[in-house]
Amino acid sequence: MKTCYTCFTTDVIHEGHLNIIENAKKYGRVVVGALSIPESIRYNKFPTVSIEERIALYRSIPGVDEVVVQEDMGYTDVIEKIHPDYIIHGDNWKEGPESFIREKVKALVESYGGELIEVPYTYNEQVRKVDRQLSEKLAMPEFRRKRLRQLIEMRPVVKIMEAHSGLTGLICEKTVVESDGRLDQFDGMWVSSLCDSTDRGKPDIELVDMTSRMRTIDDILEVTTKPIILDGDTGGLTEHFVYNVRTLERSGVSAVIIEDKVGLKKNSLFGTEVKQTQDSIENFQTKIRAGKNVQLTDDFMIIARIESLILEQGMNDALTRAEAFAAAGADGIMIHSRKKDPAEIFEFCDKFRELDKHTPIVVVPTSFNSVTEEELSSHGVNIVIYANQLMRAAFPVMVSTAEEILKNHRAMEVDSKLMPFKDIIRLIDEL
Ligand code: SPV
Ligand code: MG
Repeated sequence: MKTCYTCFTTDVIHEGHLNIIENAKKYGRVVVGALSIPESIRYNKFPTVSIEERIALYRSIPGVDEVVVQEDMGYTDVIEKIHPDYIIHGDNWKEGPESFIREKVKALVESYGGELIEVPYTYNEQVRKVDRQLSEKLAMPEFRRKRLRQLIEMRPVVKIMEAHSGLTGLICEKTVVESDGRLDQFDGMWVSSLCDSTDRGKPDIELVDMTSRMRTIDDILEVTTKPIILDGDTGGLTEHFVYNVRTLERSGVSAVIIEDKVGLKKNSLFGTEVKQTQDSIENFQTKIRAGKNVQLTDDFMIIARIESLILEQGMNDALTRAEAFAAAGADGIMIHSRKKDPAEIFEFCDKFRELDKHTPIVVVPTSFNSVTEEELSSHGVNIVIYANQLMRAAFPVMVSTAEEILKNHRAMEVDSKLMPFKDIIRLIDEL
């Protein structure tokens, strides 16, 4: 008997999936692949259930003869193992980022005389409703909050992109590309103090208060499902920090990163060019402990950011602080540097990993930007934050567009460089 194979990434079965199975039955024995959790994440389909639950769900569909786990989104493992006579898929993967997978699968299956069957993708009100319900479930605070901890376990390195508005949040949420033969996406959002302040035309000196920061966070929360890490500056007074921890935790933010500075905080990229004061180890430990004490869930993370390398206090000071802050309960350590060369970051990570195997390490490779995620991961880094690139990308184009319109007394000259609005609003969901 011939075998017909299909791969699912869903946590909820709708008419579209049932239609695939009905069609598959006409060709032979039906085998369904459950795409593995790490591959689903790269695919931008974060799971709401475990792989075991997915397998059980697919097994319960009438007409399914066997369920296997598919480890590679390019189907190579299942093709090698099962050699299906037919692979069946909805025709929706002919366009967009998935199309390269389709090309690969088609060539692979045809190489041994198999056939790719494509059925019209079912997109009706019921399917739309299920999609919406799934993403709304992921957006709920209890799901979103714990997602950062889950990602640290599931991803070789968690990739976080800066967002300072609903629209930039949507870019982080929805951008999927082909990279090294597989799809990939960002895992979450960084609400940077620098970008949040700059977007308001204000300096990055803790002037934009927590109420305003929460408005930015709310705008992002409204339209996305991915986890949020807040740049919490110094955390402010400990007496205030505890209230902010509660607010952030309740709203579904996954982590706050606070830096060990006191007094008038300036952006770290200024280094020692401006006066900045580092907090004492003891004071900062007290702040971390106070924050950890008021948390109501185990999900929320308080990450301690060490400014010793920025303020040229030396590697030993950075390491002493990292150990002390982890001992005070910090759920992660962010080490910052403004050197172009990643050597001091590598040295810190290697030495810290000798002392502490598990506390997650976070880095922000703005200055040392030639380093790859893989290199950082090989030194024990768990989270990489691209802290300001979206804002820096938009700003020069906005300025040159304004200049061009002023010079030409009309907008025609700039139009060919601009994205049509209909392409931008494609990002925006309609309920
Ligand atoms: C921010 O993005 O606001 C940061 C990271 O704190 S940095 O600008 O590199 O200090
Ligand atoms: Mg900042």
